Parts: sequence; structure tokens; C-alpha cells
Amino acid sequence: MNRPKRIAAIHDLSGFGRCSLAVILPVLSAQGLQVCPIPTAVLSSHTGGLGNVVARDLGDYIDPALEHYRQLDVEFECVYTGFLNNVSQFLSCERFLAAYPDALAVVDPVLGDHGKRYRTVTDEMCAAMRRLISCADVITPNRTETSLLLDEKYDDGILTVQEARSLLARLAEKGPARIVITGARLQIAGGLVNLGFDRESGKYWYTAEEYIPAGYPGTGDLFAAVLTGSLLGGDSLPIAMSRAARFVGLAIKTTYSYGSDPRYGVMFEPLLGELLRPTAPGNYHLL
Ligand code: PXL
Repeated sequence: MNRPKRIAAIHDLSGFGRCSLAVILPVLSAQGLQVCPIPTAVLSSHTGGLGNVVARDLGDYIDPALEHYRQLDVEFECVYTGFLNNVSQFLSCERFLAAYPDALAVVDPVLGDHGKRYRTVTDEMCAAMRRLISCADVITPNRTETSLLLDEKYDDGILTVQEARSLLARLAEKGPARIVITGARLQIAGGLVNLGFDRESGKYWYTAEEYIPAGYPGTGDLFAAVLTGSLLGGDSLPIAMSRAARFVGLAIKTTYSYGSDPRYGVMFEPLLGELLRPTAPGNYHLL
């Protein structure tokens, strides 16, 4: 048996509320991958409305951790970055990515949602994220992050095919070869849509899942984790999108059916077995 592929996951560790490393670790492990967590901060919960969050920054942790892995000659097949807590961590991530030039570089540009930045995100961090995505192979912004990366006014309107393609193409011009925009709406499809572009094939794709009238934190992290695991398993971009969209959609529906507090995140734990299915759901379309 070959050793599992190895992923360096540079994200925060939020204890309660099901986001970042707390969802990324179980998902990627279930997909048969080895995750090496590199926390950017430790928080008692996510920052989405759970009161007095206790947070400890790990600003100066990434560089010495990288140094240690280099001494050990540890190989990573993927470097995957997410929520960063201060500007210096963006530079550390650039160094980490540069240290593993053959690894798949996934940057989830965690900056905000629903038209608003997260509480900790500054102008400087948005500018630093625009630089960091130029080092990425794959990025997974939501609609808010798309606007911040393109330095445009936030607009969550229903997109025409042309508008959707234009957003993807303009993000691809910034460097990454594969783009997935999450949580969009599209004129030609009902429900909540993810938009994809793969520069190698030049093709645009979308997936559509039923719209559920509730917002849960951590669903972007869950989506990016399933997508990353699927790409590392050799899936094409639309197949990886299809797996990620179906898994997140199922987790949202399950959680909504129980009416649990949205701030507690989605109940993905009982669904992890779904990630073992060899065949993808096939719910992807050309855009
Ligand atoms: O899911 C994104 C995220 C990650 N990390 C922290 C957050 C959030 C969203 O609220 O607060 C700490």
C-alpha cells in the first residue's frame, strides 16, 4: 500500500461551531489523506455570533514549523491555506508554498461572507490575500470573497452565464488555474450554485443544489476540504465540485431538518461515510 497523500493545512482551530480545522481534519482523513494541521490561531469558537470568543494568535508559528518539516524531509503533496489571522501569516504562507513547488497549492481565501468581512479581516489582509492567490493552483472564494479579490463592490445578484464566466476568468487572470466560486445564484439554474473554471481545458462548469433558507458557518471550509481531497484523489474539477456540492448540500439539509441552532454549524459527522462512495454524483453541467 502506498502511503496516503499528505496535506499541510494552514487554518485556524476553532473549538466550537464546526469550522476550519475542526471540519477539515475529519473530512480529509475520511477521504484517506493524511493532514498535518498548522494552526494560525486557536479560538474557543468561530467569530460568527457566539459571544465572547477567546482567541490566541499563533502569528509566529508557521515559519518555524516549516523549518522543522524541512529538517525532517517531510514531503507534502498539497499545501492548503485558509483563515489567516494577521498580515505576517500571509507571507509565511507564501514561503510555505514556495518550499513545496510540486505540491497542489489550494488557497481558500477566507475573508468574509454575506457581503461582510469577518471581524478580524483588515484592508491590508485583503491586499495580502490578492497576492497570496497568485501563488495558488486552486482557489475557492464565495461571492463576498470574489468581490474582495477583484476589488469590486459586493453584488450577490443572480448572474447571467456571461457574468459568471467573466468573474471566473478575471480571477483566473490573477494566477490560479482552477477557480471555484461558491454560493452563487445563476439565471439558468435554480438553487444555490457553485461556478468552476479549469484553465487547462478552458471549460466552465456549475453545480446546483437545492436552496435552504438558513446560513451556517463553516460550509465554505467543508466545501473546500471535500474539493481538495477529491482533486488529490485524481478527480477532475467538475467531479470534485460535484462531490463537494453534494456533501455540503446534504449536511445543510440534514441540519435544517433538525432545526438546530445555525451558529453551531452543520451536522456533517454522521454523513462522513458518504465520502467513501467511489462514483461521484454527477450533478455538474457545462456553463
Ligand atoms: O468558516 C470560516 C471561518 C474560519 N475561522 C473562523 C471564523 C470563520 C467564520 O466565521 O470565524 C475563526
